[in-house]
Amino acid sequence: SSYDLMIINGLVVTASDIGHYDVAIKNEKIALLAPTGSLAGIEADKVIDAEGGYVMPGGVDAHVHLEEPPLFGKGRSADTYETGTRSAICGGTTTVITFAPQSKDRTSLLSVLEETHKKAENNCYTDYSFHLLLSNPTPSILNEFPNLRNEGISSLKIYMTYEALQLRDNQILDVLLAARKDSITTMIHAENGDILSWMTDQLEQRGLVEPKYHATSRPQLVETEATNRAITLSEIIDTPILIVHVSSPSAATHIRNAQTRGLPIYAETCPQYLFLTRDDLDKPGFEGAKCVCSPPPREGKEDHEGIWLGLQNGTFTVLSSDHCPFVYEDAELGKKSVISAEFPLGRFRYIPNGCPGIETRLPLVLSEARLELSKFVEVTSTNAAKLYGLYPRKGALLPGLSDADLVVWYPPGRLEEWRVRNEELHHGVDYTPFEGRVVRNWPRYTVLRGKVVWERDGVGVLGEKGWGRFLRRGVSSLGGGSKKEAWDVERF
Ligand code: DUC
Ligand code: ZN
Ligand code: ZN
Ligand code: ZN
Repeated sequence: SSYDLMIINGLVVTASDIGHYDVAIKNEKIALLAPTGSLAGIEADKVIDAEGGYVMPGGVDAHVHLEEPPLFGKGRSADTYETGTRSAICGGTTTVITFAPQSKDRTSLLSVLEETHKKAENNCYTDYSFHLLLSNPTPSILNEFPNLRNEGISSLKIYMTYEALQLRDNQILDVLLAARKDSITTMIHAENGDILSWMTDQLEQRGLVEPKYHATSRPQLVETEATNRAITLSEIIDTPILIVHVSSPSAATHIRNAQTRGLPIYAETCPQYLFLTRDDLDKPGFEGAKCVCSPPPREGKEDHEGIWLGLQNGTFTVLSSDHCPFVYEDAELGKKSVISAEFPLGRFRYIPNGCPGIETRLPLVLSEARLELSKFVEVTSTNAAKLYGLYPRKGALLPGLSDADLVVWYPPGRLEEWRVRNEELHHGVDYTPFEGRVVRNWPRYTVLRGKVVWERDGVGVLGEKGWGRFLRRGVSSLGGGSKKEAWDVERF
């Protein structure tokens, strides 16, 4: 027949357009968008009636941790590539970018990539790529950057904190200079590691070790200072950076000022900084550990407002999950991995930093109805595809160019609002930090490259692991540096 799949009667929302269109799919690609009703009588193997629900490009989650060694505190990854990407499709995400972690002893980036490929290959329900997670930028490692590009990797992440990962400013300059030469986008975890370890030591000396002190040990200034420093380092080299998981409105203001000066500074935020506060760390027993992530949830409503504003006004390029799944009740290791005889409920410094959220990212944020629909698509899909070299194959519905990755929502008002419960999620984690949060809509169908992989009503997961493919990425299609004002030793 002429099409493989048609999705009719939807309100199609992309980053640039909203309208009543029918979508036709052929050979894994978007073939045609036509005004609603105009495909009547045309043949397709399968037809989905969206009944007026939104039809959007599939979500692109560009910040996901799966099967990493313990780099953020003792604790094992609760999700494999299989369970993590399965959870993703149930929440409308069709592409993930995870991390290929270089621990300090690794001297070859190609072998790190190869190892990560082995974990992902034939196991994914979504399409996928990797960012390099770089912990030891020696000259020979930096010389491997052209190899990364040959392997279809065009981004990496570095850290300004964590013993196993923290880079000094001179090392960051080395990385940025090499990244500029090979048009690699550098993601930066901006927290001042020296300040927060000093604060952690001070708190420990006074016996203040419960989960809530995780937030006390890293106030907003710790993030703001590092964010400013990262911006300065980027300006010196004149190369784009993306500040990951921004939690602080004050850091967001500094980012915005840099953007206003024309610097190529991009920024990401995550649902935890829109929904959680430090009160979520202060719960009876050890429950607060479930919301320990870094940067930490901030003080209150005004902070959330600042982050929403940054999404609305374009300060934030992307909204990712930072899905970083640790088991809470681990048979061997204890609650979020930190139980000891001395501190039966553990000490916050040993709680692995990270929360799950790959499945709840889109429904939680859409349900708040705080973002214009096109803005929602832009920050959860389109911009991630552009920033990381996947556009317009991903993040768009351009006939002939875009993969047929779609999420079909219920018509607004069709579902009664309800509360998120971990039992209903599909990840491998034994909790969600968003337990009890209200949602009003959910992906009804998820389509990956023309195949229905999730149908919520009475069916569930339809996709198969291994249908997800590795995506070779090109350079970012968002702006780079000016290549004029950089400090460059060759100019002197
Ligand atoms: N940074 C992340 O990106 N994820 C979890 C922990 C962290 O610090
Ligand atoms: Zn309408
Ligand atoms: Zn980080
Ligand atoms: Zn992360």
